[in-house]
Amino acid sequence: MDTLQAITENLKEGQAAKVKELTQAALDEGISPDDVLDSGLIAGMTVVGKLFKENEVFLPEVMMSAKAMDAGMAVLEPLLLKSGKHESKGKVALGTVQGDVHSIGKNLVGIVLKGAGFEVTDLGVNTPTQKFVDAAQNGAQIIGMSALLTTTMQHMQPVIDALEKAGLKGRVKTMIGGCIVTQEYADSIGADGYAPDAGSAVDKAKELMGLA
Ligand code: B12
Repeated sequence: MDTLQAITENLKEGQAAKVKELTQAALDEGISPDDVLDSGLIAGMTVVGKLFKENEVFLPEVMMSAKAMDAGMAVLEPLLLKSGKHESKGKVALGTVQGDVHSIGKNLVGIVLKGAGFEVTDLGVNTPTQKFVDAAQNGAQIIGMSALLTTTMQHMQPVIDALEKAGLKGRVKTMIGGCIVTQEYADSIGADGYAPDAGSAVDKAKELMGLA
């Protein structure tokens, strides 16, 4: 088994300390941070998601895997942040919507946006509508919303409506994502942008700032 496969396997088993150690070992072997992220950590989380869907693993195991993912991400974060530090490309406030505690995807989008030179404020998880509006009033130029549940994606539209009501819709752009969100859904609620993953979130954010 190579190191990336070992990361995937240990993430599946929820072995946080081992995932951390193997993430560092993969970097020491010369594997790029992007490959460790995509082919090690995210690959592992994808397997966990599939097993969860098929009722082969249950919530406690998924939580252990999420902790292991965070342990690996802590090693990668400084490397993913390395570029684009000098001029700010814009201010982004990112949060997981009300009722939803999934944080991994949002955190990853935040790390990659920071790495690309954006100033990112993390609004956390289970974020009430007003907190997004406050962030926009405090200078955020892009409001990013994450939702992973079909029941919580419905909290995205009220944020867009509240921004409009506060007279901020023109100045502030909205960008949404999460594994159940689609471009069609974004269009249907009047979001300015959608991206399926962290890499394309950077392209979309640049486009929304008129930098692309
Ligand atoms: C880990 C996980 C959990 C963990 C979360 C831990 C944490 N700290 O985040 C825990 C155990 C807490 C959890 C709980 C629940 N979960 Co859960 N969970 C997952 C799982 C396995 C992985 C999610 C993940 O982290 N993926 C890895 C990251 C990197 O991917 P991502 O989140 O999709 O993010 C990427 C993109 O979507 C995008 N993106 C994400 N956000 C944003 C934002 C913006 C602005 C942009 C542009 C892009 C973007 O970029 C990211 C990076 O590339 C998924 C299965 C899956 N296939 O996704 C289920 C899943 C999301 N959960 C699910 C469910 C049902 C639940 C629970 C309701 C279970 C229960 N019975 O209690 C609870 C809900 C709790 C709540 N109120 O929020 C379902 C949702 C089904 C649905 N259609 O609604 C899923 C799909 C599993 C399934 N197939 O059934 N879960």
